[in-house]
Amino acid sequence: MSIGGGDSVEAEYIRRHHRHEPRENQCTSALVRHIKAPVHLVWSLVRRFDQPQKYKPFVSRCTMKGDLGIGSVREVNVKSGLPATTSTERLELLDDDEHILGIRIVGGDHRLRNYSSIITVHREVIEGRPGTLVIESFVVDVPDGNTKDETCYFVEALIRCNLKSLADVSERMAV
Ligand code: A9S
Repeated sequence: MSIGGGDSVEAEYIRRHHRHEPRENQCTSALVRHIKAPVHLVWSLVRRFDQPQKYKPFVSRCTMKGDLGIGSVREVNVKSGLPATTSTERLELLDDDEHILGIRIVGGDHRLRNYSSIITVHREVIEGRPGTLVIESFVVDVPDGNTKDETCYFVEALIRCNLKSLADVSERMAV
């Protein structure tokens, strides 16, 4: 529920920017987070493909292979206790005008095959002050032995953590 038809605004953004064509053995979903910080600040964190650790709590290190151009690849090391240690990820899209970041996971010792995600950030007003609507969507293969629901639940939980941390970092910087 949202005041002022917010859901239809979110739905429109999702329809426009978060189009995934999931195959039969894939699952897809989209998460939304409202952040009490201006869009330029939130975007300045999201757009740093070379430094996901600026806000992602699971990332311990990130090494870039190549410059920050489209097609560049990062090697992400994640913290202990997670079902993986590394993830190799490719920059698919970085649009500083529309505020869209697209990445694809191309390797790593984890079980997320054919994972790709889109993050978009949008200006909005929260309690009369500059705010940001963040939408993150993904599509990923359902691993053998798992159900679509289990896979969606797992990935959604991780993305929710990332978006909560993005909100905490952004709101702390906006003070
Ligand atoms: O980092 C993201 O943007 C999103 C996800 C789902 C990353 C997940 C992850 O890094 C772990 C946290 C290690 C969990 C990868 C690639 C695989 C996992 O199993």
